[in-house]
Amino acid sequence: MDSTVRIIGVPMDYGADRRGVDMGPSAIRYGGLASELEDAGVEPVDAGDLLVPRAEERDPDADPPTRGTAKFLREIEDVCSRLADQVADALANDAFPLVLGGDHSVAIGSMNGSSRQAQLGAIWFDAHADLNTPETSPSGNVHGMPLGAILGRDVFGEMGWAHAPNVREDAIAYVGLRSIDERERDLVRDSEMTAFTMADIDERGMTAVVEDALSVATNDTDGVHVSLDLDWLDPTTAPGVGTPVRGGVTYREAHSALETVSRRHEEEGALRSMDVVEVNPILDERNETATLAAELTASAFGKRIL
Ligand code: HAR
Ligand code: MN
Ligand code: MN
Ligand code: MN
Repeated sequence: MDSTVRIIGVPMDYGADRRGVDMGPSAIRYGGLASELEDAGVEPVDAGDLLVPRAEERDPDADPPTRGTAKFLREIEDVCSRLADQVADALANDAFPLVLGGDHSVAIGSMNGSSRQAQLGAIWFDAHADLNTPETSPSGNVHGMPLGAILGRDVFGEMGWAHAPNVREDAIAYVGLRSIDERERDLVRDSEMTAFTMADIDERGMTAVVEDALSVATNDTDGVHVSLDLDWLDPTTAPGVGTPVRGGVTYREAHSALETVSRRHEEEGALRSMDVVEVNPILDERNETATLAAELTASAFGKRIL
């Protein structure tokens, strides 16, 4: 791929209980993102970080009424609205938007921006389904709700900054699912999304699963958004995340998955936007999760061994 990649950092931790993911963008840059991207043959242009006020600065009295609980929803709206503009601006200037989180609620902004002028499919590399809404969430944490928001479920349907009408359910595929809430299980089952669990990866192998996920996400769309939550990986390989779940993807499986994405991109220009989220440097060991995030991103852009 011979294009420009615009790096947009979003140091936001409003969506997660554990503080620390706000340092993700710095840690991923320190983990060698720019030189990894150069190795992949793309030109990185760093747009810096969005301004994200500290959680301590908020005025709790200004909370809008919502059905159910969604912590920091007003602050997340502010950041995601600005992020969506940045992502749309990158695309309008022929640059590929690469968003560094931050917690997974940044995907609401990334996907809204990326789908403004296009039908957008998505691959959700994550241990979790992230399909809750304020009404179904057991925690009130918005990082468990980005797909619920993008699909305009429940109260999100009334929020123009959250609901992305150019993202169809049947163009979304999960890869690596292994942790789901009781109510969320029914939501996924009753949806038109395609869900590949860890068991599917065990049975069929990563390449076959990702090929199928790409077919889902490219079917009748203009491009694919890849959302990479680092808790997708096994915690032995990626310890620096707030919500680790055992039984995750191995180091080599993860590279193989993103290499499969890059091959499809070389063939048919499938990739349109990407985010890399949930890296928590406080919980990490010698920045290895952030470094892995940088390496996996390079694999998605076509870095090869030979
Ligand atoms: N499903 C749980 C909730 O809604 C856990 C949240 C998900 N955590 C993540 N998402 N890191 O990928 O609270
Ligand atoms: Mn997630
Ligand atoms: Mn997750
Ligand atoms: Mn709507």
